[in-house]
Amino acid sequence: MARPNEDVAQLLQEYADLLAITGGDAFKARAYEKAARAIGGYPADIAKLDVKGLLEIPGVGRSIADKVAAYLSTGHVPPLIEEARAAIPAGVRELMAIPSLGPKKALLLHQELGVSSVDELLDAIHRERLRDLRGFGEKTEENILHSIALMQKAGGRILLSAAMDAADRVVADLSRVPGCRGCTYAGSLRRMSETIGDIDVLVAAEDSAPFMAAFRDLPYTAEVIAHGRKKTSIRTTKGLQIDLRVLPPDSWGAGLQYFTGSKAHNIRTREIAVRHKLKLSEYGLFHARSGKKITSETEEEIYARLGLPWIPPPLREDRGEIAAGLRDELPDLVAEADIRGDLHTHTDLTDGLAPLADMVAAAAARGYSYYAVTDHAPDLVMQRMTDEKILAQRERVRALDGGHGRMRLLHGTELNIGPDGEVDWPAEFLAGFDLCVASVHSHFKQSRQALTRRLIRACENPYVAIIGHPTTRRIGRRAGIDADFDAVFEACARTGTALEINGHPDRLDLCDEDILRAKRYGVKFAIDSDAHATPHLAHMRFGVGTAQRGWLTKDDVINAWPLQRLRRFLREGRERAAR
Ligand code: DGT
Ligand code: CA
Ligand code: CA
Ligand code: ZN
Repeated sequence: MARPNEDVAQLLQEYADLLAITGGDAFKARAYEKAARAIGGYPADIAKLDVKGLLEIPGVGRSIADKVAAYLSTGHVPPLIEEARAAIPAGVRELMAIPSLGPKKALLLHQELGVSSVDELLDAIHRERLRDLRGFGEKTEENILHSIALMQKAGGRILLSAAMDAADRVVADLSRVPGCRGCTYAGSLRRMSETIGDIDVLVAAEDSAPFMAAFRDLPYTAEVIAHGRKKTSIRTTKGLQIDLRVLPPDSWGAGLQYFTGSKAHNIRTREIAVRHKLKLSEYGLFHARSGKKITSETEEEIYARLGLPWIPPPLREDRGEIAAGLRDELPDLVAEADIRGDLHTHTDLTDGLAPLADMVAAAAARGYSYYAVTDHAPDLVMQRMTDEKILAQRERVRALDGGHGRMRLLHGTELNIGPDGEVDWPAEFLAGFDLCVASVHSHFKQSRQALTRRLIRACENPYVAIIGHPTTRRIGRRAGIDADFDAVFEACARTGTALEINGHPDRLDLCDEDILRAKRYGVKFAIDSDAHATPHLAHMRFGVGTAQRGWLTKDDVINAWPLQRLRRFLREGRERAAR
């Protein structure tokens, strides 16, 4: 089920932004921002809390709790927020969404130049009208153009996590309709693509009518785009498009195979069918000549009749999976159940929301056999990390170790890779950690040569075990850094440094194609949540999906290994890089 926490967090953050740009009470804006973060990261489903329960969330006071409770019970945006929205022209809110612009500059553009849409902004930039404004320059223009290009490239596609939330909810709701013989999502979502155009839901049932009716009547259906006996499309209150198709139960496998795609994969499977003098469609596999049906009930049977093993959906991208399947050489993909621990997580000692003990308890509840705490290091100045603080944390980690069944705790840190590839602490100090992740958090615009050298130097640091979110991209917001990643992958393999697959849904970094490339160098990977709150530990799911799209097996993933093998990898990495 989707969590209303994110929904409310977004609303409160929006109000904080609106306050900030209208020159409202800065203290109040900060209070709303703080509450937004706390609610977004709160482990319990806030829809189940009353005002009293809401007040227990740190940073949530009486007035915010009342508004949230009213919103949750009525579904109506609080009048205060509606009023603040109304005070800002709609076009300016569109501008605020541009990552490099932000609320203040958006309002300024509107007031000074009358700009109130993205198109008008592009026009103003091309006429060089921004140059004379205070706080704007050529560099700002470049950044804005870049952000707009990224937003337009994402082109209305949504993040995997948002689509997954909505799909889980629809599948649960339709599964309860009497007569449901099967219900699941297909399309790019089943393939775990990083962004999703629309959500494709399939139901198996004799009679489609009750499902189409239930679908149109869902409380979060805002608009019915098209409806028919076989297919209905709706738009949700959050603007996502969902297609529902109801299939006769005996063609479930054929429909599931067809609507899972990808289109390129389907073209390949149909070619193979033709070579076997068969015809493959969403209704089944048929003899081409006689039209007699061979099979249609399960995907396994369909693939088997084409001479193929069942192909896991994340591989269905026409990247060689058919050829590998014909040779019976498909990888045995790493699965979420194979993950034994998380190696990149934060606590409230830096920018996380939950205390150490809560993060550890939540990790144990996921059944992990080990768990690393990796708070930020001192060079990220706003995190105010010190030697004393991290050493005190180490004591607390050691004290908690073994307190949750057999789960072992590793004490680590997320280092910052500085402009020259240096990291926050000297070797003697780093030697005291069980494991160090190192990531780029600044100076994204260096030359390709400098960025490449910088990452390689980090790999060559004996104490750096994992390169965190290696490209630093944010999907739809920031492109990755321009480094020679082939050289970086080679350095990782040489020095025994793992590359992270960061499971945060707006990172998914490395991405599938980079993973495939890196694997050819013999690199190992760590799939991490980078959790800043207990619910974020579940982002592991998206990291694993991305790893599957990169064809990874258990053997490629260091946190799918038993602790002993992981420790050996860490030890050997320190020895190898030092040589
Ligand atoms: P999306 O929605 O853009 O994230 O990507 P998909 O892959 O979910 O694409 P979508 O929703 O247009 O269609 C779902 C699946 O249905 C697609 O992966 C394969 C199948 N499909 C749709 N149209 C065609 C087509 O014209 N030819 C073939 N072979 N398959 C199609
Ligand atoms: Ca789709
Ligand atoms: Ca679709
Ligand atoms: Zn980071």
